[in-house]
Amino acid sequence: MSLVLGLDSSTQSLSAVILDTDQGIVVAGDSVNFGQDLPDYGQPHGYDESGLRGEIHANPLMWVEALDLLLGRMKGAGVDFSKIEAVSGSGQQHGSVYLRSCFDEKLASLSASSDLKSQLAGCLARQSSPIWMDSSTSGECSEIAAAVGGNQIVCSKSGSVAVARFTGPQIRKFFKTESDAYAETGVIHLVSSFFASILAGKSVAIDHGDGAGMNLMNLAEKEWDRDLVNATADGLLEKLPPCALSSTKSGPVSSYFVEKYGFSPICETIIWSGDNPCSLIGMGAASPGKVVISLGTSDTLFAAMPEPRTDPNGFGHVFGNPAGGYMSLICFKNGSLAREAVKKKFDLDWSAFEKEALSATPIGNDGLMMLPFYEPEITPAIDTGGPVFSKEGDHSPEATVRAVMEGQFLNMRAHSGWLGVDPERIYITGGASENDGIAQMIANVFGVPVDRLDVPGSATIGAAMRAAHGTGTDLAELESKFSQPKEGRTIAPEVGAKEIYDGMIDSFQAFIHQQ
Ligand code: ADP
Ligand code: XUL
Repeated sequence: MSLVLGLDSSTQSLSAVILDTDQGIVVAGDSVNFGQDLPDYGQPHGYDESGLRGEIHANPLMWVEALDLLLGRMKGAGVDFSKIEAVSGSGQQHGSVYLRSCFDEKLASLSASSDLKSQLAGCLARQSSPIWMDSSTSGECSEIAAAVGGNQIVCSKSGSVAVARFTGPQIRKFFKTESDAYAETGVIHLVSSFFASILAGKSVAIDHGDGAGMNLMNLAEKEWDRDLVNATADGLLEKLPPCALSSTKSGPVSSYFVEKYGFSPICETIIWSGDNPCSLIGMGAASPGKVVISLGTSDTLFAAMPEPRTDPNGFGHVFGNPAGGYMSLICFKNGSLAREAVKKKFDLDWSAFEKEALSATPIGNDGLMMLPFYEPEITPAIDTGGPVFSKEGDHSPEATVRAVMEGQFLNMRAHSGWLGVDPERIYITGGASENDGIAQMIANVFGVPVDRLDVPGSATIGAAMRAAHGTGTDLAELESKFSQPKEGRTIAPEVGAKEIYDGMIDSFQAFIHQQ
C-alpha cells in the first residue's frame, strides 16, 4: 500500500484527500468550509465582503486554523497519518501572504502543544491577504506595463498582460500604500507556497505553475524576471522565494505534524502548485489534447500546451504545466458567483435551477441574451455594474436561469478560440460539475460530449497525484487509476443545439461590445 495526501486551499474551503496509489482508490477525504466551520472570522464565502473599490482580501489566519481543524478532524475520525508517504497541495492562485523575517525561524520551532494560528499570528507583516477576486490594482498594472515598455512586453515575458488579480500588481499596491509594512516584510508567499512552507517547517519555493500567475516570472527562463520585479516594487527580489519545478521535494514533514497528528517523520513534502495547474493533473490532462472546464467560485477553461501561445486580447494566460511545458488558462470570474445570485434571487434550489428552468424554455431563449456579469468580469475585462439583458422587462425565473447559463457558456466559447483547439470532448470538474443542466448546456454550446471524472475534486486529487509523482510514481500510471471519466455520465449535445448557438455567437459578441 502506498498512501499520499493531497490538500487544497480553495476560495471557500480547505479539503484533503488520501489516495492509495497501488490500488487506485480514494481512502479518505474531508473538508473544512471557512464560512460554516470558522464563522468567527466573518468571511462566509472565504473572504471579507466589506472591501471597497474592488478590494477583496481574506484572513490568512483563517486558512491556518482550517489546517489544524481539518487534520484534527480526520485524526479524530480514525485516519492514520503515519502511513502517508508524501504530501503536496493546491492553492487558489494569485493570493499572497506577507510575512516578517521571523517566519522561517518560527516554522522551525513550532510546538505541537500549541496551535498554528497562535504561533504564526506574530509573523504576519500584513493582516490580510489579497486574493484572486481582487480587482483594485488597475493603476498598478498600468504603471508596471509602462515601466517595462508596454503590456505586450509584460505578456511575452510572463505569459499574461499585467492583470489586477495577479500577485505583482497586488504587491506594488502594498508597497505604495503601506510602505512601512512592506519594509517589514521578509518574504512574500503565494497561498500555495505559504501552506507548503508550514508543512515543510521552512520557507519553500514557488512552483512554475503558480509562479506564472504573478506577472513576475519569466516564462521562458522559469526564473524571476528582473525587469518585471524592479518595475513592481523596490527590494522585491530579496522578498521572493526561489522558483522551482513543481515536482521539487522540500524534505520531511515538520515535526509539528509528526507530534500532533502522527505523521511519519520520513513523510516527504512536495512543493504546492496553483489550483488550476493541479486540476490539469487531476483531470488527466497533463499532455495536450484535453480541454477542461472547472466550475468553481469562478469558472476556468484550461488545457496543456506544447508551446506557449498567448491571447491576443490579453484576457487568457499561460502558466507552467506541473508535468513540464505549459498550460493555458482562461478565468471567468462570474461562474458560480452569477449562478448563485440567480438562484438566490428566485429562491431556487439547484435541482429546480437545473431541471425546471431548462425544460420550460427553448434553446436560444427566444432571443433573450444576458451578460451575466454580477461582479466586474475578468474575461472580457468589463464592469457592467450588474447583469445586462438584451430585452427590457421582468424576466421569469426560468428565462433568467437559461439566460445566465447561455450567457456564461457563449462567453466562454467566444473567448477561447485563441487556443486554436477544437475540442472533441470537454471534461468538467468543480462544485457545479455535478449539475446535469449545466453539463448539458456546455455540451450544447460547444457541440461536443461532456465527461466528468470518477473522483470528485480534481485540484485535490491532482495535488495528491503530484505528491506521488514527486516521489517517483509514473504520472501516466496515476492518470490511468484516478483520472478516468465516470461511466454512464457522459452528456451528449442535443440535436440541433450547436447550430442555434453558432447562429447566436456573433450577436452575443456584438452585445458585449455595445457595453
Ligand atoms: P472553489 O474551489 O472556488 O471554492 P468549488 O469547486 O468547491 O469552488 O465549487 C463551489 C461552488 O459550486 C459553490 O459556490 C456552488 O455555487 C457550486 N455548486 C455546488 N453544488 C452545485 C450544484 N448542484 N449545481 C450548481 N452549482 C453547484
Ligand atoms: C485563475 C483564477 C482562479 C483562482 C481561484 O487565474 O484567478 O481560478 O485560481 O480558483
